[in-house]
Amino acid sequence: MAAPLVGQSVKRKEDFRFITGNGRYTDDLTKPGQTYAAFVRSPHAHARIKSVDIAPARKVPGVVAVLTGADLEADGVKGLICGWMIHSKDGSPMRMGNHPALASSRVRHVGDQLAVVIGETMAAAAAGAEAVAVDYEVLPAVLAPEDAQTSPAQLHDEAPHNVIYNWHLGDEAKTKAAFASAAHVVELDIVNNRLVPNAMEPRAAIGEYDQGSGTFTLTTTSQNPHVARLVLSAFVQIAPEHKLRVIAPDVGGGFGSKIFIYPEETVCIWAAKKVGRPVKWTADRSESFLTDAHGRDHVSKAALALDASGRITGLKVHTIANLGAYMSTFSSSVPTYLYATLLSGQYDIPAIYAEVDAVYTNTSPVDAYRGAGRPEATYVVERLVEEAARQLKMDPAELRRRNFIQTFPHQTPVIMAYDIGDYGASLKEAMKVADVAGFAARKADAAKKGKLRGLGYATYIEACGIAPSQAVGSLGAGVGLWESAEVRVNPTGSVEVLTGSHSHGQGHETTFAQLVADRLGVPIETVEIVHGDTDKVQFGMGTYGSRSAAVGMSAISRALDKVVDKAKRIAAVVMELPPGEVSFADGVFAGIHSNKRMVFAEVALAAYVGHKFNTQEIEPGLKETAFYDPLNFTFPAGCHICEVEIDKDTGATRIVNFTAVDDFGTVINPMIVEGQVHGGIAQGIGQALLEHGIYDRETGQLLTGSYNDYAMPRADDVTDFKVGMTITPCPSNPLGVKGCGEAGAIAAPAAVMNAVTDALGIKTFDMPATPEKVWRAANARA
Ligand code: MCN
Repeated sequence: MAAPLVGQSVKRKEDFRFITGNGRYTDDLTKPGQTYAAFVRSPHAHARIKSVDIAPARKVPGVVAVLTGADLEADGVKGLICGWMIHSKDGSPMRMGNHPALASSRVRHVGDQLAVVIGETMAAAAAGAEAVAVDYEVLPAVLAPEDAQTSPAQLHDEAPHNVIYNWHLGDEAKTKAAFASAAHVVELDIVNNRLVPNAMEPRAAIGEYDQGSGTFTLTTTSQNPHVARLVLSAFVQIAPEHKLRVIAPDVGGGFGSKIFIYPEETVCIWAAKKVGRPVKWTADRSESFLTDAHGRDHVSKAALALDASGRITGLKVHTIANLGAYMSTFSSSVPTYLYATLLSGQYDIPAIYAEVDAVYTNTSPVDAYRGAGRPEATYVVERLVEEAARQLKMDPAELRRRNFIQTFPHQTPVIMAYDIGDYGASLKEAMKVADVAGFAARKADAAKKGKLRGLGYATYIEACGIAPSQAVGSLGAGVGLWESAEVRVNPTGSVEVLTGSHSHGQGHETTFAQLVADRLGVPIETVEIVHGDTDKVQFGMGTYGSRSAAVGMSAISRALDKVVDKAKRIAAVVMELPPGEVSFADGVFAGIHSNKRMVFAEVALAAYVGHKFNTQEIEPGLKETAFYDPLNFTFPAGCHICEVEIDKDTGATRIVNFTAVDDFGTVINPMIVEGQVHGGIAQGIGQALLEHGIYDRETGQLLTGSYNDYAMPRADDVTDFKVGMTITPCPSNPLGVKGCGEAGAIAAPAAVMNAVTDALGIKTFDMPATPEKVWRAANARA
């Protein structure tokens, strides 16, 4: 019997294509007659559009058309939507302002688009955009979330005082009582810094319109092409769903930022019909900074109540969440159901109460970014727990251990029911790998050299594989969060798997194929994973929330079950055996009580020729579909330990040791999972030490709008990560898997900042811990 591929570090099938320069990204494609789009963008944070003079742009050589918000409105193109309804405490629905793809009356952030120039060349389009003359009346602007409710700036009439919702979760009275009777209360002011996603490939789109068939095609950098088609059809009303095809070819990373349906893509497809030619747009990096949905941006006041023995009795938090100038596609769910539902962390906390004020500001929209709500929750919980240990003078590992949930399933006070885990095991293993026992000696050595050393933990939990559909529907989701798959066995025995999950760096073409090759007993080379085209794949909810293994692969698994069942029935008839008398293993159908055998490809051919069975009883062909909705979220968890060394003279913080021990349930491909963890940790370190989207409070300009000012982590900012795993197979899906794609970004910021504050010996320190801030803190202390 061949060794199973699931569980092996199979090299990524897709990498040959990528490393030989044969990846095909949206910007690589050129359509016959293609034109180029350049957007006219607001230089102001907030302004009324008094007039738009497009005449000078029309005269620019090579300009094909100039279109404005008024044209869009005249064509009945509706605004972009936010697909998750949140109700405020008082039961009122969230207050959502209109989000037109081109602004016609008001611009609400620097970079907001109000017109598009279509040119024969990129240069002509850009020159045309420069020539559009806009007369603005500048309005008061608000940039910081904590100022939104009191500012004279008012972004949308629908949302007085810029409040989108005042939401809450948990038991307020019980939590108050826990704090009233607490032996210790630990309080922290916490800022979760705004991040700019920075996928390697910027957003891009090509809109096409076929006059003969009346069909639109949008080729774009999307993580979920079917959802894009649904929104563009049902809500934005570009075209009926069956006349709209969305293709997401190779996509160079997204980290959440390509889930959303953006103005530029919408405009390209609408404009294609207007100009009668394909319209292409590719963001330059400055546009990406200004218009990609940003992440995080929370300001919180949090507190933890403990009894005299160090048992946590309550947690409360008030958070102001900045959603930017418009509500992006899933923005409302991020600081609510993806955030407050995780505030129990790995701990048995009897009472939790969270309040969230979501506000508009004159900044780029904020939506899901790797982790989406869960890094923010982990940061609140893990900073509080670490600070509690310091105030109680307890070992932070011991305080955690004392409060860990020990028995499963565990119902938290904030909706989530954790299915399985062993938090003590990952903490123990991580402490061993990180050599926590040797830390005191290393700290003493560092001190001799005038350096400050600190150690920080993050024992995190996340919920991913977001679902089941009924549950998320009851919480306000506008869509079901199942996934679909089709397993298409060809007559020659090769296999195409059409999946609604989209791969843009996660290695699905390999891990999904590993499962299929194992289950059908066929060589992995004969398995093709097809995704990213609404004309090929039946439907799909796409890739986000680390759901593709738990939900997408489970759908494939279900479809494979059906294929094997049917193939067994066909094999039985062909081998003239009674039904149920055929076994299937390792690609061979064999008689249970006879020595008759057929290999997989023989049965596939038999299924298609249909010569040997009654096609009225068994349909010819071998192709099965499954729509899979999981029973529960999956709950990956683990322990990350970071050790830093701070140079007091320069303020530089060096990560000298980073250990991650995670529980992702059954692991399909350890190499890919490790890669996912590495990437996530690097992003988490970026948030903790380097990255910050800063808007100037006077002018509303994004000060960190380029790589000169926005520091991305580089290889020498990180260290060799020590990655380990503990495994509790997930009971909520047939494969036992839990998601791994976001864990690093969720755990790392808290681990790093717990280490930085430990080294500095201070309580509150806002991310990013830049050398200047660290230098000031280190030298103020000394
Ligand atoms: N896997 C596995 N065993 C497990 C769990 C997962 O082998 N127990 C494999 C999966 O089969 C898949 C990969 O690991 O090949 C990631 O799986 P999963 O955790 O299900 O996450 P998704 O595939 O749904 O990817 C989404 C996730 C998210 S939400 C963000 S954000 C993110 C991330 O993936 N963005 C990424 N990783 C990224 N990696 C790259 N290179 N680029 C991005 O934009």
